Amino acid sequence: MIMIKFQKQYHKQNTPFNWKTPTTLAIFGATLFGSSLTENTIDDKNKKKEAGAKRSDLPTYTAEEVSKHDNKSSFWVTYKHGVYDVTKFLPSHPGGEQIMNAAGLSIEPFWNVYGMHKTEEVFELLENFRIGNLHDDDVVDHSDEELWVKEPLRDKRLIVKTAKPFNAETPPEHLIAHFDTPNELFYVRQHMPVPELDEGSHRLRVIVQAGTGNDAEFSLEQLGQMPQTTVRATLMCAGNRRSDMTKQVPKPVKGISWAGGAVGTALWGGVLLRDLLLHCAVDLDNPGDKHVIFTGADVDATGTKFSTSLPLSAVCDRDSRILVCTRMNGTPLPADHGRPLRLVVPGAPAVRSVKWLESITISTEESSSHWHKKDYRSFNSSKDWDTADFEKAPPVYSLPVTSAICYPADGDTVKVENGCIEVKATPTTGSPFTSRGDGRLSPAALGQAQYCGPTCAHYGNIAVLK
Ligand SMILES: Nc1nc2c(c(=O)[nH]1)N[C@H]1C(S)=C(S)[C@@H](COP(=O)(O)O)O[C@H]1N2
Ligand SMILES: [Mo]
Repeated sequence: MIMIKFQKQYHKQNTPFNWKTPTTLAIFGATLFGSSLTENTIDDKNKKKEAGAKRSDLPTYTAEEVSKHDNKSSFWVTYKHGVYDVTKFLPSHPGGEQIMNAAGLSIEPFWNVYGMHKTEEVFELLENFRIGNLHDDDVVDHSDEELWVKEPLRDKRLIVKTAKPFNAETPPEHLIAHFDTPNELFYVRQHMPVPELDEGSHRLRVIVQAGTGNDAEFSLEQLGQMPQTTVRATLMCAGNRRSDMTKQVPKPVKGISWAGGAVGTALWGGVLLRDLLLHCAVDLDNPGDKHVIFTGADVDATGTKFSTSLPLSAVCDRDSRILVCTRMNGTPLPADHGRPLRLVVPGAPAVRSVKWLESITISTEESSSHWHKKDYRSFNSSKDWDTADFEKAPPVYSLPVTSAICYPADGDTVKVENGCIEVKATPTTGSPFTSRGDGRLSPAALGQAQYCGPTCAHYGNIAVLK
């Protein structure tokens, strides 16, 4: 049997980071058993040049000594055998205040969850802050296997961007081969390990903290007895085509380097959120400036569950067609896409479509989570990483209507017939109603990457045969 290893807690009983909290233990505990997935090549590569090897030229510190450096004026962390003074790095940490949870501790359990740290560049950056070695007795094996053994098996055709957490896009040829993307080819965007939920015991809680309405709890069976609706919606990650952006803007862009495949269309089946809230007697005629917070079952290394929110006014809109759904293209939701329950918010950036949905809270406040407050916000182009104030910037709740032409692809040679060439594009995102941007257009329009029809753009170079 594999054991979960706890970090020694010297003086941290009241901080939010405590591996011993029952929720964290229950959920991480649930991932302890099961078959192990084949090792991913991305991780194998990174293991070659890791940080934290022992160095004979540096002094040794005990974990207790390290733990005293837990504040902004002196901030130390450990990684394997390495001790690091990262005080000067704190203001430039891309994840902001999240780093404070690792004060005076090993960053390894955090990096096991936020796997994007495990690159040679980040290991190198960390080693620049090296001040010593951790005492042998205090080096704990934070092997991350137990967090990831229960990850679902994935289709090999997906284009993997990061392995842990799993992020992968749909190959462009499959985006145009089908209108509704087959489930196994649908792009996957995870921030954390996939939680394993039991369909029979899973409950969705509605919590009314503000305004009129009644708290309630629903089993999947109860949800199944409510009127069922099917909505065809295209989900797109707000970061889709970031790699195009990187080429076109002079400033550095951070985040997963998605090409164009973090987008997919499906027929989603379930209960309209409007119906569910009306069932709980929530007053949808007077939303005021209240918010609806959606919380998933996936947890980060601090025990915080994934969450984000929408303004209640958006949820009240009859045309919003926001769905609490159990089905995807006619089958139960696959684990990667939120089994057994997720939200689908047509037209919004897909981050609002919370997977593994556990609770819906009506509140006077927006979600206070990192993912809501420190990410998915919209900035004026004059801002950069040093001047952006995430908390003051407006959250992104809608996307422009857009579609990318996948055929012809970058580098293709095409023939003009009757003055036009045939194009095939992904279904449109950014509107609650999805349509497809296929059609014929003049090579001039395509060559100049101009918008064709209301929605499509081509982002590649093609040769046109006259
Ligand atoms: N609980 C939870 N919901 C989540 C996420 C997550 O990490 N956890 N990722 C969000 C983001 S950023 C995107 S783009 C979509 C991706 O949905 P998919 O994996 O079904 O394509 O799920 C959203 N919902
Ligand atoms: Mo996303």
